[in-house]
Amino acid sequence: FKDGDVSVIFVLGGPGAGKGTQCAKLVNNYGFVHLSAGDLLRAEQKREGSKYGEMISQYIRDGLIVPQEVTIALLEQAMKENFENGKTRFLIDGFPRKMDQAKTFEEKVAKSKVTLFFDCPESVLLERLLKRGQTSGREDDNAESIKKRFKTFVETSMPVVEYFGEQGRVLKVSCDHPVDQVYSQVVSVLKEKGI
Ligand code: UP5
Ligand code: MG
Repeated sequence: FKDGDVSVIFVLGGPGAGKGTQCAKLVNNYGFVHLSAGDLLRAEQKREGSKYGEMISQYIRDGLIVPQEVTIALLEQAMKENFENGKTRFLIDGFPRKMDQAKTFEEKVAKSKVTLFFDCPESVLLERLLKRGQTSGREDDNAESIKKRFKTFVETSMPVVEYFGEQGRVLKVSCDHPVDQVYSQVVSVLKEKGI
């Protein structure tokens, strides 16, 4: 995309921080297009004829980051489809969660305006994910995968948040509160940035 064609907000935070939940609310009120990298990967995993299905499944169960080529291609494709339909404002949820992805995406696809970062203690995340696991059917909502997801988040994804933070491009929201209270904080930090 050319400079100024699209406006991108990254949405990061630990597993179960409420990225998807808050993005859904922002879509209703701001008209953003919500693209969850995890959802796109899960859809690709299920797509008949995909050569990446088995690989994606394995990475997700192990809480590891799928090679950037796959994820960035899926995101770029989804952005292009929306752009062709006149959509220009994107919430990119759960991405970038590794430094290489952050750099490649910003160089080759689009630069982000800001990153919304949902901060939450692990104990709260664990409780939410185990509860959701009772009904979600997600292959990674089990104690063993959750532990691996936490490890990857701390070791691999937090450096991305810190990198954007050093550039003054992170809006931090504490998400250990009821959904509506978290959302009020989101609205207020976006407003401060003129969004
Ligand atoms: N909930 C939400 N907000 C709440 C609140 N304020 N109070 C109480 N409960 C709240 O919410 C999680 C649960 O908590 C829900 O039950 C919700 O009702 C409740 P949700 O909004 O789904 O949180 P979210 O942060 O979106 O959690 P998710 O599980 O989707 O986060 P992950 O980051 O783990 O999952 P994602 O789908 O992004 O990625 C999955 C895997 O895909 C990764 O582990 C990785 O293997 C792979 N991946 C890549 O390889 N590359 C990528 O770029 C992206 C993903
Ligand atoms: Mg999610």
